[in-house]
Amino acid sequence: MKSCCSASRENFDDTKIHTDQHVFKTHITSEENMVYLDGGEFVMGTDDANGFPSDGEGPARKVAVSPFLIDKYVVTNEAFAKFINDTGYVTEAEQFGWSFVFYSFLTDEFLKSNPRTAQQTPWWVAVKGAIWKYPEGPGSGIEDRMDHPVVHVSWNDAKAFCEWSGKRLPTEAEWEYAARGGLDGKIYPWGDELIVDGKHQCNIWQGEFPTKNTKRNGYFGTCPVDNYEPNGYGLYNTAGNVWEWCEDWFDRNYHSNSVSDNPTGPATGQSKSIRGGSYLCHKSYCNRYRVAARSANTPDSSTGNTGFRCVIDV
Ligand SMILES: [Cu+2]
Repeated sequence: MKSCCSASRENFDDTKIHTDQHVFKTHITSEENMVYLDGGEFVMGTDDANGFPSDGEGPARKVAVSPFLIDKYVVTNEAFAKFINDTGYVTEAEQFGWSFVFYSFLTDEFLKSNPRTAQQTPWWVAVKGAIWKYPEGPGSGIEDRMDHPVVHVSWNDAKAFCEWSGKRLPTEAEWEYAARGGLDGKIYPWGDELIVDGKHQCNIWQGEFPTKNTKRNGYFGTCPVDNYEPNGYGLYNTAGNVWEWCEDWFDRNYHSNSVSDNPTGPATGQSKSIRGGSYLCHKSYCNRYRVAARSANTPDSSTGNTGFRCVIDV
């Protein structure tokens, strides 16, 4: 896979302090801010050679999903704070003691004394003490970002939140069905043009990656979860802003022979699928904000540009 704007713990041999986590008493499930989707058949994936065929974006194939409810927005810092207050859950970034922060958020002085970066993606720096509530490390905070996506959450953390909230992560098929918003065969959740009538539709990198972000869309990092126009199903920011964890194991060769009725991905794997791209995606490097694009990360990895949204069976 052409390396992408996410980074994995797998190249770091680090010790994790295992924390005994109790089984969460499920919080009363709230269907507030969720949309009901009828499900049905849609065309999943793409054969577009301008994408990343080697990621397993294709073949374009008919897939059916059952009805479900899905969050209009990714999980916010505010919602995640409630979960932490209620359960005392300790995230994996806290157990490892660090997480990946994009270098531009850090000072030159800090970068000089913290040379540890991810090999394939040198713009990621492993920052001690970077966790969901200190997204750029100790001294940073989320007070002015309570309506932004929670980040530095691993797939395992997302699962714990789901357990507490009585929800679950979407399958990749459910995610793509919902993100397409009822449009068939389009590049983006809103159509085929990245910018519509001069208006930005999503929070991605503007300028030259990774050195220059002109912030022409108004944001350098994350943006509020309800920013930009929603797609045809009322979902916000399915393209850009943050990558979203899905339930499925990732396999770039899986889809060519997968089941077409509520596919749930391969039985095992090393990495979990992530979808939607992030504020670091740029067409010159990683245009994975396309609706058929996919990537993956290990279930214990966390970065400053990966979050999640939840679904409920109906
Ligand atoms: Cu990207």
